[in-house]
Amino acid sequence: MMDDLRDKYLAAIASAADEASLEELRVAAVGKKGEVSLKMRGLGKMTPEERQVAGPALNALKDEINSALTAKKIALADEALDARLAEEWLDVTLPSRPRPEGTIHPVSQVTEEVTAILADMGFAVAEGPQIEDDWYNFDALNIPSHHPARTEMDTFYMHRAEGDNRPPHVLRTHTSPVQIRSMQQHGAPLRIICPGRVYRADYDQTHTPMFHQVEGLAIDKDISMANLKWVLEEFFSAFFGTSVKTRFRASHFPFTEPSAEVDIQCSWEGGTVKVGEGDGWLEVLGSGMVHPKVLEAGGIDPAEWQGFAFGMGIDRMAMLKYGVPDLRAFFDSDLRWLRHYGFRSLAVPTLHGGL
Ligand code: 2NM
Repeated sequence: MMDDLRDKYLAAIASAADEASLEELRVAAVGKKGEVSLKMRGLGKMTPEERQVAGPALNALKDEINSALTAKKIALADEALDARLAEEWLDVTLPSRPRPEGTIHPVSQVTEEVTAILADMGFAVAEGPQIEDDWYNFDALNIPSHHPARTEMDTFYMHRAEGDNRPPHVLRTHTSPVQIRSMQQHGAPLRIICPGRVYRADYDQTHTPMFHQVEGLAIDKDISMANLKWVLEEFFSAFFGTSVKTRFRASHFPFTEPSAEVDIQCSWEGGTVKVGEGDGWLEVLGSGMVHPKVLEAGGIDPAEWQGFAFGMGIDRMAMLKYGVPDLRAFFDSDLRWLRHYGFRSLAVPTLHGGL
């Protein structure tokens, strides 16, 4: 009778599929109203002789069932863990999901390159406001009030309230006003470059109403056009990564005297421009010796100091160096264009890295 019970429960426990059926078996066997417990309660009705045999046997059976339950519970938990480990397996060597990554605009890239080269030659970067008053943008630069650059044809004038008769502010048409401010702030000697946005009312194949310029200025006691030529050839050679000749052509700007337009050596084969080879020329820059009146406006005595200045378009330099065909696409914010012509954010230009 007790052997039947034992066989029945041990077999059922051995084949229990989960913890819930194990618990059902525990209640049915050794729970308060379980079969073994009921038999134990029956001990009272037995004779002392019967009880002496049945009592230890029932206790032993209860212990045996309890240990079988515990052992099976542990076995089931192990199995469940093994199943989970197999199921939730993870390959930690898989590559991570790609994250959207922006690119550096060619204008930003070239600005960094130009700055790195000229900083290496001792030029500091100066910045200033994009909205200027007309004294800094025009008068200080020896551009007279009747000059065509000052008409609304070329310059963006800021709106003024009715009855406000102060001279109107303008969107700066070059970064030269920054150089006037730097002269006033630091005096001479001075060696700075001013990169930044400038604005002119012009829009066609090769002009956008906002574009980028970098201007350079070097003032000292004995600065000459010869220094200018060396700086520019050094600059273009570093920028294009090959020796570049320059050609100076006499020109006219109100803020420099003498003035020169500067061409760089290039070839025109198969419709593409290659800088630093061939016998063609490409105009890329304006320059000259700073006009005495401009030095005066900057608070620098032209009897004591002199200097050269130059200005060039950054956007155009980016097109030339990186073969970008259309200027206007620069400012369309077209993601496909930016992915194609943009630079990796960690590809920071350095002189030792060849830019
Ligand atoms: C140019 C051409 C020639 C220029 C002049 C100055 C200043 F403020 F120092 F007088 N800055 N830049 C200059 C001279 C700019 O751009 C085509």
